[in-house]
Amino acid sequence: MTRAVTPKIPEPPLGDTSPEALAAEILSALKYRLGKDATVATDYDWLTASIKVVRDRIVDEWISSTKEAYDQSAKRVYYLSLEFLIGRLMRDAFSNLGLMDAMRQALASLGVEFDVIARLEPDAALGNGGLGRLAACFMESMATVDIPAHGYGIRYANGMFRQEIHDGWQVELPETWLEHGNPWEFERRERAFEVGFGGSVESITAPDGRLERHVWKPTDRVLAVAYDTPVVGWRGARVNTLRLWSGMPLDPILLDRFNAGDHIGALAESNKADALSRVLYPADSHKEGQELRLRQEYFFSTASLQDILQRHISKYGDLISLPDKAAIHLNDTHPAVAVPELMRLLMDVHGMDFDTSWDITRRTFAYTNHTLLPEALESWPVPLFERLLPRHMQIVYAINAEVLLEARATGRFNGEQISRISLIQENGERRVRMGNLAFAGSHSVNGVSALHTELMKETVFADLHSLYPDRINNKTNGITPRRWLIQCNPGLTGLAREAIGDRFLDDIEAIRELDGFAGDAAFRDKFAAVKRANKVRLSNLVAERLGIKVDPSALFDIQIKRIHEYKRQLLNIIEAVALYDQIRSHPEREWMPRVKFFGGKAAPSYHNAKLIIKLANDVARVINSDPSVRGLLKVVFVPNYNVSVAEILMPAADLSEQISTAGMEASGTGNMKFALNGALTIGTLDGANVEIKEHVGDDNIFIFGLTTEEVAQRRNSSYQPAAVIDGSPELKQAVAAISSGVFSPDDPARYRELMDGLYQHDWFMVAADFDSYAAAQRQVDTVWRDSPDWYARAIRNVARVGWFSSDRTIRQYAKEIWNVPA
Ligand code: GPQ
Repeated sequence: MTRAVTPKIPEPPLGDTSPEALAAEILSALKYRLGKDATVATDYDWLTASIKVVRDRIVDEWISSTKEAYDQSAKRVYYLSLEFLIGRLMRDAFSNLGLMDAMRQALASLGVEFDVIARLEPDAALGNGGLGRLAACFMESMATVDIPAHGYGIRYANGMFRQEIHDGWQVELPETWLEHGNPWEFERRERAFEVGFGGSVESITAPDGRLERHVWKPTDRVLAVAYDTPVVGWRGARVNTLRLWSGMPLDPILLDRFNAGDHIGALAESNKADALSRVLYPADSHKEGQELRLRQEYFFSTASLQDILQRHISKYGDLISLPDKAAIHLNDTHPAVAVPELMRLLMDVHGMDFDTSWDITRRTFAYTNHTLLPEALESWPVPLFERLLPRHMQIVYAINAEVLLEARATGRFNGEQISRISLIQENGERRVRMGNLAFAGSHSVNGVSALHTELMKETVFADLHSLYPDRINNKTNGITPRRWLIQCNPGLTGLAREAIGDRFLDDIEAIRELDGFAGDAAFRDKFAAVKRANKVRLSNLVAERLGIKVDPSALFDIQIKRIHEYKRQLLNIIEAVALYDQIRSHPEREWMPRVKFFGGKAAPSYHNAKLIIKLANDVARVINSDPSVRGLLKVVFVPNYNVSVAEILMPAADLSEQISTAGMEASGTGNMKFALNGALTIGTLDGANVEIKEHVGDDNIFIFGLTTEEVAQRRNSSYQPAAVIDGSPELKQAVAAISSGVFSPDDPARYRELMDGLYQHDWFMVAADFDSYAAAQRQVDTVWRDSPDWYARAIRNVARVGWFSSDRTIRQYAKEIWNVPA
């Protein structure tokens, strides 16, 4: 069954891809781009030169992709996102272009080790978590399935903070990914647009007294300058553009102030412009109430729209055909201000009437919702919105009048329902509801998993859904199999190619053919060997970085994601404490060795999340150093979890922890990455777990806990966590130990409040789900004990989750939302 493995190399225009030719190009890049020769080149220089060489290859295809889209008058997709969590790009580009082996050899011939320089490439961490990573997967998939697309975002000088762990506590340090320059990007100084804030609105009236136009006269003005990064699809299929905006002052130095001796004040404009693209707000699934955040949202929305309109007009002459040639996608509500901004540009700049503008706007925009958490639903105080964007405030009111009149006209809504449909929240402080604005201004509103989409219809958007019943649709998330299998897990990729040939490289759903190998003992052994090698790699990393020794033959149980109470890292930690107690009390039982890995960042202002990180580290310290555990349980907190760390952890996992309170995780995408790399999931019926279960089959996943309905029921019928805790001896013991300071002898009260929260309200149902979770974990042990059975299930996971590819997701968006061929 072993087939010859022939790496496919893409067709020209790549030119000569021999290692010799590439080596010569690297030397030439070193010399003429960096002004260095091989004798003085640093590792960073080699990295930069290698990237320049591959970028040159990409540029040919980039220009031809762009020209082709232009010549064919193709409809384009514009993906507006405040976050793109890209990670490193070099491996991606080499691998997608089929240049990996040749580049390795080329570098080796120059005495440079590819893996050494690859490690130096900084992660482009322009995102917080799932939402930003989804945008990055989508960019890669749009290039792969050949959709002409541009991503638009902000070129943050400081992306996601770097996390260090000091004495168990999270410490945030600035991320300086641009320190050594960014060899991928092209600065486009000429592609700059003015962005205004504040000021007032003037109405220009015609001589006959008829109101003609509104003119916004902003007081603050800055420039948005474009930086382009090419995004290459699988086998170089097409190259799209990620265009990120950076703030620039109109007047870098205020000469009058400078001449008056006020050298610092002279830089005021410069500082204001810099601030717009200085830093990514590090809060995930939580709204940022800061004025600067609204400024960032408007800054990148208007720059992107001006760019899009200019491109459209230069080709088509006017804007009537915009919806036929441009699909603008709003990734969450962060760019929702684009709705009134497009209205403003159409009406105030291009002279269209309200009705025509509204029609064009709604046919152009589509919006994805990524959460139902009330604390994450964006809204802005009316006075702030009005001060910063006075014209947009008027337009929001005009849109609101349109929508509310439409609702009234149906005769189907009472006053309360009307007030929930309104774009303005009226109770308490008046606020602009960005979700309602995005909903009203789009022809499509989608959720990110089947369950999430149904809940959208029943909860946050129930009334808007009733008014516009055709608007909400589902697009279950996906991940790119290039980064999340082919690149990060070459061992498994090679094994799959041997077994089923190469078809799955181009169509990941063909990996289904591996299903038949689950019963093949020889294949299972090879699969286990690949998994073990990936676990050895992780073990080495943990030994090197943390000085913790873990046994690669133990079950690797991994929970990596943002730290959030709803994701319930606390449930996992408490279960570890309970297990620790059991191992010590029943040493005679046959315990299966296990390592529990945790990784993730907490928002700097999220007190409980930071305390949970400290708890994980405190628990790790105590358990790992207790000889009576005999190494049967270890706990590891991996610092600074990011895309590159994920690429090492995902392939090394046996068990994937997806244990959010049902109804709270919109989809999850880590769950998909783990399964594709052969981990079994322990999870609740939440988000995309539900669909993963349908695909892998009930026997190949460990489901536990309350359902969404049950969670809602409990919350409504005076849930009493204290009684639940008292009724579960294991849980009670673990909570008492944590609460009394067993893991924090230096500060015994450290976790008292956190544990009291479980007794008093337990909003996230940790206690309610504990027994069921612990039982599922013991079930995991039982299956793990029967190793052939475990690996058969793991293989079935790999084989059956090809559907969760972002190629599939993107094709659905293309067909059902954007109306573009794919
Ligand atoms: N998500 Cl609203 C984020 O990562 N950040 C956010 O601010 C919001 C949502 C996630 C969501 O929690 C996950 O369930 C999804 O899988 C992910 O977006 C992509 O849709």
